[in-house]
Amino acid sequence: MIELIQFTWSPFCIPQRRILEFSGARFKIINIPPQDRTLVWKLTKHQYYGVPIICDGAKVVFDDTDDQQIVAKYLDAKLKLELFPADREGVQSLLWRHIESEVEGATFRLNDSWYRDFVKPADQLQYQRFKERKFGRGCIDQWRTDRKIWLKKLAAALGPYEQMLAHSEFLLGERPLFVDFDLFGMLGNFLHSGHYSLPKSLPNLREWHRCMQTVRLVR
Ligand SMILES: N[C@@H](CCC(=O)N[C@@H](CS)C(=O)NCC(=O)O)C(=O)O
Repeated sequence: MIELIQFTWSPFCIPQRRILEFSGARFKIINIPPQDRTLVWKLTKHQYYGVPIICDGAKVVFDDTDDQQIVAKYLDAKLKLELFPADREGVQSLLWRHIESEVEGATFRLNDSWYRDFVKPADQLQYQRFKERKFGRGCIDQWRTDRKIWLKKLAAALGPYEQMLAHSEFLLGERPLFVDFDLFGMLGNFLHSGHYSLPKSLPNLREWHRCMQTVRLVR
C-alpha cells in the first residue's frame, strides 16, 4: 500500500494527500514531527530530509527539485489520474511556479505566525530555530506584525485564479488537474491555523475550494 510521510499543515504535503483521496486508492498516512526528519532521512538512504515522501513497496519517491513535481507525477502515472495532460503541461508548469512562490510565500508566513497554537510546546524551540535559520532572527515575530500586509499580498496573488474560475469549474477546465490540487494545498496551509478564511471578495475561489475538498475521480 502507498504510504505518505508528511506533516498535516505542509503546503507541499496537502496536494499529495488530496490527490490520493481523490484517486480512491488505499493509502496510509505517517505523520512526523516537522522538526524531526529522522524517518525521512532513513527511508531515503540519507538523500533527502524534506516532506512529502511516498513509499510504495520498496520504492521511495521524493522531489528534490523546486519545480518538477516528481511525487505528484509518480502518483499520477501509478494511479492513472491524468492530472498532467500533455497539452496543458506548459501552462501548468507556469502556474505551479506561481502557486509555489507567490501564493505559498504568503500562506506559510500567515500560518507560521500562529505556530504556537499548533506546534506542541516541547517542539516550539526547534520549529522557531529552523525558521530563523532560514529566514533570519525574529522572522516569525515580523510575520505576526505584518499579517495585514501578507493578507493583501495573498489576495492579490489569488486574483488571477478568481478570474479563471469565473469561466470554468476548475482552473483549466471542467475537471481538476494538478494545479488545482497544488493551489488547494497552499490554501490548506493558509487555513490550517483556523484564524483565516478565504476572502469574500473571491467568491469563485471559495466555491471552487468547497468543491476541491471532496472531489473524487470519475473513471
Ligand atoms: N519540491 C518539494 C518541496 C517540499 C518542501 O519544501 N517541503 C518542506 C515542508 S513544507 C520541507 O520539508 N522543507 C525542508 C525542511 O523543512 O527541512 C516537493 O514539492 O515535494
